[in-house]
Amino acid sequence: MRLVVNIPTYNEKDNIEELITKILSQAKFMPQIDLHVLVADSHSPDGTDQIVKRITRTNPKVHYLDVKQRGLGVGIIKGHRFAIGRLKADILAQMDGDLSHDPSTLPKMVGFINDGYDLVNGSRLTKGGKNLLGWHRRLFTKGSSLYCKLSWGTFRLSEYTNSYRVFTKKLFEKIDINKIPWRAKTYIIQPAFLYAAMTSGAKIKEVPITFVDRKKGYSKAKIIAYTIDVIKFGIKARLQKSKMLIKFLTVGAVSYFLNAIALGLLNRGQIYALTVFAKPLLSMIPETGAPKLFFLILDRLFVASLISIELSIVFNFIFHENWTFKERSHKGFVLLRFLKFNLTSIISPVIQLASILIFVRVLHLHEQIGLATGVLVGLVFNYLANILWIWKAPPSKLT
Ligand SMILES: Nc1nc2c(ncn2[C@@H]2O[C@H](COP(=O)(O)OP(=O)(O)OP(=O)(O)O)[C@@H](O)[C@H]2O)c(=O)[nH]1
Ligand SMILES: [Mg+2]
Repeated sequence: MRLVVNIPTYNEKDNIEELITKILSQAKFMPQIDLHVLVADSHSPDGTDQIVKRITRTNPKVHYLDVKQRGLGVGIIKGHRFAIGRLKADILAQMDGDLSHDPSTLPKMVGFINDGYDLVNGSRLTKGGKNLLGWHRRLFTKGSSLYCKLSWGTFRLSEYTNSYRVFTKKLFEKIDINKIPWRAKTYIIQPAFLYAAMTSGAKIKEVPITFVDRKKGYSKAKIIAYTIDVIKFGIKARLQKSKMLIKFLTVGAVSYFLNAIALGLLNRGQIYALTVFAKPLLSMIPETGAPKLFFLILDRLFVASLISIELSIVFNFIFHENWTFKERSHKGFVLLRFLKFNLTSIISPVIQLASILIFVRVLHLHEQIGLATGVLVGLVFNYLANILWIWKAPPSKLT
């Protein structure tokens, strides 16, 4: 297994050699790993390239890539692409080039990849982690992580703006890089990549890290611009998530009308009070004196209701399958998903019935409150069943 540690750099001449030595010294703790270091440099004018190129001449495990343009995201993405394409990496790692990250955490992080995790996140905010920067930087890290949690709607991770990470080549290749603002001037690539990993269903492990302040060189972070980008990204993520819910509700609303129209035409030949046909479409089925099946009377209203409900279930399913949840996993047989969808569609009216009975019989409240509550709970139940069971976050193997 080949691990390539990608170090994005811009003017890190005072740190880079010491960092490379420290990373390579970790090889003895990972005997099964072929450890390489790649410096993805944005054409630093300070001579970082000269130092790295000198090392590459004597050490075949060290590589230099001039990514030409400025931007941390450019260094990260072009570096990882090079690591996969040219260096044949199986595992990718990234850390800052200013010795803020401790390379001795690497073996532990790689260990979790070997255990089957897709991404290992070095966090300052998890138990045991430390952030030794000034108060305003600590505030940024904490504030932006809290903001990401709230706006993305996920509380699975403690930190979202970190840069020390290890992940699999498979995960990197699965992520649609074009959806990530990796050419931005700020470090938005870091939370954005994490977001993409999470929505692709990656199995993520956090390990505590200590972030020390750089001793040499200067900071390139633009915290105000970065904060604005984090806020903008959070809004985008929120809208993205809401989009699915809005589609779900739209399909539900349209299907209600479809249901109502079908029921009216089949049972009365009418759409609401408007007469369309002289006779109901199911006029051959009697309204009274219909045959019984166990305790069910198979009259026209019963058959018409059954057909129109199933019609709306089929309509819902077709639109959820191809529109609402198009981006999510469609693993397995479509017929199986359809059967699951029918099952969850039946549970919703049961919830409504239970809610009406509880509100009236137990709480002694009006049945309309029970119905409204039941509709709401049924809706939430349906939505959750759809996203957690029928159309899971893709792909199911990596959840
Ligand atoms: N390739 C590339 N790397 C960059 C660029 N800007 C910053 N980096 C690297 O990104 C890493 C993080 O940048 P820093 O300036 O240390 O940012 P920071 O850690 O948030 O700030 P400090 O804690 O003050 O150091 C370092 O390795 C930088 O050299 C860039 O334009 N291109
Ligand atoms: Mg730094």
